[in-house]
Amino acid sequence: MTNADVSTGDLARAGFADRFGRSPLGVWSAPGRVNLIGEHTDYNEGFVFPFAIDRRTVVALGERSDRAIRVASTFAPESVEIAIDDLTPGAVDGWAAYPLGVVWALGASGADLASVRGVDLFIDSDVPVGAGLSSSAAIECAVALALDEHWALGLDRPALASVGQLAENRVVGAPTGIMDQSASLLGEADAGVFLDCRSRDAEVVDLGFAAAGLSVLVIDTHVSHEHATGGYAARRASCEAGAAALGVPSLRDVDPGDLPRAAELLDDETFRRVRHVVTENRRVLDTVRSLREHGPASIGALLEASHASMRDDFEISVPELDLAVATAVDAGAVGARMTGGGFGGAAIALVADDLVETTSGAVRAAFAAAGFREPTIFTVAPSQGARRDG
Ligand code: GAF
Repeated sequence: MTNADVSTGDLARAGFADRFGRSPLGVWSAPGRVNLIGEHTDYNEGFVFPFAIDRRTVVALGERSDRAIRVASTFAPESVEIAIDDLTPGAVDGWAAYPLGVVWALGASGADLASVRGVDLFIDSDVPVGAGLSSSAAIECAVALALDEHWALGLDRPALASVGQLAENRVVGAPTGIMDQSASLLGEADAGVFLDCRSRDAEVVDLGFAAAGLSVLVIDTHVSHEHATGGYAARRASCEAGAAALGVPSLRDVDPGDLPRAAELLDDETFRRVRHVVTENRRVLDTVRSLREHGPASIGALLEASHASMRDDFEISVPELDLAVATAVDAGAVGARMTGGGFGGAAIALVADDLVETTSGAVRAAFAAAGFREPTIFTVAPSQGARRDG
């Protein structure tokens, strides 16, 4: 599938017509994201700096005369149908929990769904699944925007991001933060979303990658990560335990200058989890400032320090991600780091346009030499957030 197919929504329209035997009323789309920097800081009420990418999930929507929601997609042979009034956490699972979870979350967030008619939804996507590029948030945000507009609910984008997060937390069952949905809904072309996850203040900041002759390489290691199980919840629990032991509401309230005291109060592992979050918040602020003052070629050391912190203090990297980062940097990348929740997924490298091929080749060769599965490597561009496509 090409990006053009997905971004025009043609496959979603055709899929809708094929499955449901009529044309859709409209088509909406939302992108995946790359997090430039600020990892595991969102649920600690800290700072993040992701951008929306040119890989999108498209949802085609058609109205029904009853109050059922039916979802189908190119990646699932069977459609799933449930009455709006029967939707509760636990009533749906698998991929359908993402779109149907959004319907539940809209109602749980106070939207008046008492008199709305049901809908059929057909979903198509070229956001890679399992790469840590937020394919799940892309589904949630495309569906949330489509339903908000179709049902005239009048929610703004930050509210829709919260709806997506609620669906993910309660219906999918992953205790994730607000970053991914915010990037997908608030992203703009050539820009990052600098978000304060406590106040929810969001600033769109020019990245200037293209003008500086820089590309963002995504190196998908194909090491699978799973947020609902795995270590994500354990890391979140460590952060909450660290904040409680330090007597603060969240790790946002801990400054780098407080770390010596934290080292005395906390066990070594909890201290290192805390140190990652505290220093990562500072790196986000430094990255935004450095970008503005000196341009994107100046942020490499911050990206690498972020990766080292995730590898050594937060312990969410894997050998494949470490190798991808080290090899990209050795090949001349401005900087590189793993992106997303960790335990697998993808690394990113900020690379001069004319080094994209050699850097990709070097990473492939290093993976082969290490006996790792061949990675999938591609470039992404900072792109527009969720929108109506027709
Ligand atoms: C995942 C989560 F969904 C985000 O909320 C965030 O915590 C991220 O991991 C780590 O920064 O993408």
